[in-house]
Amino acid sequence: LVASLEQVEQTYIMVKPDGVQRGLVGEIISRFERKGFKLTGLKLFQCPKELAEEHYKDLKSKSFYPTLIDYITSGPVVWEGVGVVASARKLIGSTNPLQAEPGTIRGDFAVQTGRYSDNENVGRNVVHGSDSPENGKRETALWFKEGELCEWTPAQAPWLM
Ligand code: RTP
Repeated sequence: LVASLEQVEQTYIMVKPDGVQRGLVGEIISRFERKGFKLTGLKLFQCPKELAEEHYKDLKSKSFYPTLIDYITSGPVVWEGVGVVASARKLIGSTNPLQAEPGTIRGDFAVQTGRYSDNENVGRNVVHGSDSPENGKRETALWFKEGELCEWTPAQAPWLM
């Protein structure tokens, strides 16, 4: 069975500042690699405020939006593969770390501190994953310039694409 090109989705995975500060970058990348997804772009940089605002523009009306923008300055990564968007979100787990199942990235590595009221909660949950193929494309284009993504064939498992 050969996947057609239209089936190939792109998702944008971001290791958030708490994930970088806690030394979880390697662990998180490793989980996506072991799953079989192909890494096509990787960057580490301090996110400018305007970029964070554009990335989270759908959440502008939320009470936690200002704290979320303050919090996001991180090392982003991009992954590409068939059905990668939904699968990546399963690997990541629920938004609220206390509801995320053990075995998921948030279930294994994230807690809420409980130091904030619900509205002011920073939502420190280690990692982000695009929530749809459309947003996967949009966010990838937002965080990566043309020429920054790589096309390559895995040596040991070319059927992974
Ligand atoms: P993500 O895209 O990061 O995987 O999260 P999501 O779609 O499941 O959740 P979304 O509602 O889009 O929230 C984006 C990020 O905002 C922070 N957040 N804080 N205090 C709160 O109630 C709250 N809710 C969300 C989290 O960092 C969340 O990942």
